[in-house]
Amino acid sequence: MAQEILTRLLQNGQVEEDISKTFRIGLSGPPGAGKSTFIEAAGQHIINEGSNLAVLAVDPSSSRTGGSLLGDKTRMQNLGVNPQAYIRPSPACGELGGVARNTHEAAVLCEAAGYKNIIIETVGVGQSEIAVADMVDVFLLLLPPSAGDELQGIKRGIVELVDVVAVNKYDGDMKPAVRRIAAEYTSALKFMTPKYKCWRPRVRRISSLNNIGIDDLWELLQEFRHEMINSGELLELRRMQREKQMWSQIEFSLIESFKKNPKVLNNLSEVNRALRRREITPGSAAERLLSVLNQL
Ligand SMILES: Nc1nc2c(ncn2[C@@H]2O[C@H](COP(=O)(O)OP(=O)(O)OP(=O)(O)O)[C@@H](O)[C@H]2O)c(=O)[nH]1
Ligand SMILES: [Mg+2]
Repeated sequence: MAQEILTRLLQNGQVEEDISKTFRIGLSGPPGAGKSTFIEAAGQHIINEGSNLAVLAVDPSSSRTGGSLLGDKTRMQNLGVNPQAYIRPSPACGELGGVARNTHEAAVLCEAAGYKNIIIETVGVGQSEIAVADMVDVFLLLLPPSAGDELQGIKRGIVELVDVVAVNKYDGDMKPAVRRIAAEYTSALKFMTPKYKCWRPRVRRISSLNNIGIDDLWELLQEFRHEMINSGELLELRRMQREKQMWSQIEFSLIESFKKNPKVLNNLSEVNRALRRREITPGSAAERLLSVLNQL
């Protein structure tokens, strides 16, 4: 039924008909970076400009105790009750593949319903940001002013995906630390191979709590969007994303049906036993199971 709705919207030209109408923003950052606080501040800014937004979270809430959007009522006090904002709580459970697809389709539905800005939030600690990067126009990384191993790990994986970095909590005692992190990222990003011809990743300092730099950051995101539209790279990006989604759906479905295939199940325990006894390598175990599909 869900596919039917999406297909009809697509055929009626209600989704993706004009890429300049909607803006998909991926927001990632470690727990406590201030993502919820930022969404509240940026959301107000977006609404004050006469626009609207939908907020979706990707991470299954089991992996982020207490961090789910439902528990965010205090951080998104105003946004939560504003009719110009739609906030979907994190999916209750499920594995990333399913949740990611779900979220992408929810984003498309939000656009069809008239939401112009879609923020897709993820905690920047795992695989989910790659899934998010594959469904958004711009990838924004929000960082807290604390260095250390945690950030080192984040740096390596995520920096390659990033279009804009915002170092948050640029207020009070934390200003010098924010300046330091911002400078570190500015130089780290210089050594990255650019994702796009029209854009080099940029770094900003903001305070979500005190609403400092939010308007500047929003302007920067708009600049990114315009460059991407004008250069034709946004059109190309979305085209590639649709194709990727098709393939990841195929992979997902193939593996599901493979695991349920009676021929595979018939051979599974024997192959497993051989694998456990180290009589065969994982590679040949896989080959054996794959080859049973071709048996008559
Ligand atoms: N000083 C200061 N504190 C902030 C700022 N932004 C957020 N905080 C505080 O940082 C803490 C975490 O903020 P959240 O917005 O909940 O962070 P989050 O990234 O959504 O965290 P998770 O949902 O757990 O991943 C809260 O106590 C906020 O009040 C800021 O700009 N300045
Ligand atoms: Mg949060």
